[in-house]
Amino acid sequence: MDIDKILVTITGAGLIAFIWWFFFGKKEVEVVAGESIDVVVDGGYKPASIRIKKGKTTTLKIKRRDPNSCLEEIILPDFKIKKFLPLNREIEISLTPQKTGEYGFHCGMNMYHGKIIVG
Ligand SMILES: [Cu+2]
Repeated sequence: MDIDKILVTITGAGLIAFIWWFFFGKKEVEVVAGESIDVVVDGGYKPASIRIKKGKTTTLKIKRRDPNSCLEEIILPDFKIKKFLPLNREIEISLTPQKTGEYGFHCGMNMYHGKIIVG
């Protein structure tokens, strides 16, 4: 094998490793909520992964900072909740989950996503 082939092989392997890391290795920032948690809506949900406790009430304090009308509604289908989020005003959503699991939420058009992890 000459040096060119070795270099191409190494570059290829590096690229594959990078792509794998980019798509699968990315760690989601999961935030453990106490009795309440602040969620900022700005180009997505921050945090997008929220861990809450089963059988306890957790209040999500949601504030939309993003004027994009795409984000003006939040839907939590598993909890049958749909709320309008006025700009720069805090909206509270209280959840008392009785089952563990992962429950997704999203904007009105299902473009931005987040999840509630009950554990
Ligand atoms: Cu949307």
